[in-house]
Formats: sequence, structure tokens, C-alpha cells
Amino acid sequence: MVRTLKNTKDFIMIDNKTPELEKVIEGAEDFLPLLGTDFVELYVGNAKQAAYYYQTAWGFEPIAYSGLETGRKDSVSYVLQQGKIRLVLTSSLQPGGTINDHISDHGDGVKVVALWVDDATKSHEETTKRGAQSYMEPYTVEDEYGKVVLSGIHTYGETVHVFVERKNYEGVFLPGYKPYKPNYSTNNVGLKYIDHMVGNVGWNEMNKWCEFYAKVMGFAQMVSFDDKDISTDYTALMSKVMSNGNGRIKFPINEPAEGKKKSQIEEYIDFYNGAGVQHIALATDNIIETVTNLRDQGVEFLYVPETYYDTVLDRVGEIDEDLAPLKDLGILIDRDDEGYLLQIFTKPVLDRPTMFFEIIQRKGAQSFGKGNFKALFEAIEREQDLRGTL
Ligand code: TYF
Ligand code: FE
Repeated sequence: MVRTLKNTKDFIMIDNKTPELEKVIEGAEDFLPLLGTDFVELYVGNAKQAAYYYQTAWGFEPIAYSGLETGRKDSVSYVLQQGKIRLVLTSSLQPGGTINDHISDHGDGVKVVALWVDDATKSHEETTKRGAQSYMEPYTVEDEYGKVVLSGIHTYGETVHVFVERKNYEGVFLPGYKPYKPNYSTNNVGLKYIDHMVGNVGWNEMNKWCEFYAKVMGFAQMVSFDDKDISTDYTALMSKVMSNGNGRIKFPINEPAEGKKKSQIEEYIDFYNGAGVQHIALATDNIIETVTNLRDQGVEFLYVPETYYDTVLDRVGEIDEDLAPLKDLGILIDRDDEGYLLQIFTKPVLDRPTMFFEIIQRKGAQSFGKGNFKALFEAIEREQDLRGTL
């Protein structure tokens, strides 16, 4: 059974709820209403080339640009969009500074998970008074298209959440950006929205960060099939999923665990040099078409042995899709009590074995694919083995 709570005053596992407690929780006002993910910003070594990759391989559409030509002297950003997914790729134009330090420590990676809100000032106030460390005091940016209020708080590692209030803005992205129109075209592959974004944190830090999302941001733990510790021979990690009240924002948090082999989470922490975003799951309505296009455009996916498909239908029962294309593409299938899901994982998209993407199509299921963990983690371990990091 998968449920989310509207709000929590404290870190309340819904497993333990009484009818009285449920009433209190249901009645509680959401102190941090989130409308969705506004954008994800990566700090990268060469934003121009990263933008080219996300456009040509992933089919993101160019939206906006800010840099020397717009009067910005120290750094440059490209904004790309597909469905509701907005990526910002940012590089420094100077030696030193926070962007270069971030890249030196972590390689290319996610700096900002921006959340779309109605009131960025209140979002900052409500979270900092509950213990969040401020990253950016609320401030207003304006141009001829209106004004945007931004504020921000720190989360795990050097990652931050920026609150974006854009109800009085009509421009392409944010004040200071102009439309970006490169002279090549991109092929939309049907990616619709960010389903979830996963954070890897250090040894024994999972509960601390789940409590952060509960206390500081009013999230609750999603209890599902996947909820138990998933530390087996193959996984060597623990994971809990935190969700905001309306369920639009889902943040699984992983920590490494001792196993037979080196945990993939430990490998990430070693190469990222700390906690950070591990994977971004992008939703599609047609995973076969989306993955076919991504593969044709050069995106590399994890290999799943064909034997997975010998027994998968015994486990998940009937599905709408033909098995053959799923097998050809290496798409994984799982079922929970609400339906099923189809998912596939890319190899890391950077030279450091850090961030990767998941493509997911939900057909009722609201869980995260626990039935695939064994096959998935074996596939990840094969890659670790090739890198000599197992
Ligand atoms: O987000 C999830 O929970 C799934 C499964 O290192 C998963 O996508 C969990 C941990 C991991 C990779 C994938
Ligand atoms: Fe995932």
C-alpha cells in the first residue's frame, strides 16, 4: 500500500499511525506547498557542449541563454526543456570561484534542485525557522517581462534547493535570460516530467536526511513495497523515499551498506567526493518509443541479461506491452498492489561514475521497482567490475 501524508510536524512513519494521528496529519496545513520541480541546474566544465549533448542525445529543446552576450560576465547558463523538465547547464567564465570549486570537487553534477512555489519568501522563512541553513535570502529579479522572487536553502552535500516564485513573470526563463536558438534541431523523445530525484548520502546518514525532509520541508516517508531495508547480497544499500504533501516531489535517499562487494553508493560518494544527486528519473508515456530514440541518439543503457525475461511475466503477470521490444531494449518490469511500472537505467553520463538517469513509465504502480533491484544491482556491479571499483 503506497500512501503519502499531507504534512508532518515530526518525522512520523505512517506505519505507526493511529486514526487520531491520521486526523491531525490530514488537517495540518502544508507549510511548504510545492507546485513542482522548477528546474535542475548542473555545474559543468563546458556548458556549451553539455547543452549540445542534452539536445542531440536526449532531445531537449533550447529555451534560454545567459552569458557574455546578455551582460553576464562571470558565468554562462543554457536552459533546455522537454515536457515539464527544465535543465540548466552552467559554467564559469573565470578561474576559481564557487562553480569551478564545485566542479573540481565533484566533477559535473547537480548543484540546484529548484522547486516551484507560490511564495519564495514564505518558503525560505518556514524552512529556515525549522532549521534549514540559508543558501540565498529572498530577492527579486526583474525585467520587462515581470519579476521573479528567488530564495534557497542547503540540503545534502553541496546540493541546494532554490525556491522559485514566478507567478508575476512571463519571460522565457528568468530575468537576465534571452531566447536561445542554436542552428541545429532536436528530436523530442517524449520525456514528460521528473518522476523522482535520488540523493546518495554518506554512511548512516539516511535517517538524518529523511528527518531533514520531514521536519524542515514537511515531507513524509512513502511506505511501499520498497520500504524495507534493501540490503541483500546484491544491493548493499539502504533507501527510503520522502514525498511532499501533494506527491509531486519524491526524493529517495540512499546510504551505503556493508555487503559482499563494495557498495555502488560508496563508489558514488568516493568519486563525487561527498553526498549528491545520484539519479534523475524521467517519466514517459511510451517507454519503448522513448528508449528506442534515446538509444539511436547515443544514450547508453545498462545491460540486462536475456534470462531476466524468461521469468519476468511469472512475477509481474499480464502487461499491455509485447515482451520482445522490452527485452530488445533491456527495459525492466515490476508490479505492486496498484499496478505495474516499466523502467530502465543509463550508464553514468559523466566520466566519473556518479550521476545517471532512469526512464520510467508508470501504469498504476507508485513504487520504485523493488522487484528489479537484484537484476539492476547485478548490472551496476558488472559496470563497477569493469572500472575496478567493486
Ligand atoms: O529510485 C529508486 O529507488 C529506483 C531503484 O542505487 C534504485 O530507481 C535504487 C537505488 C539505486 C539505483 C536504483
Ligand atoms: Fe529511481
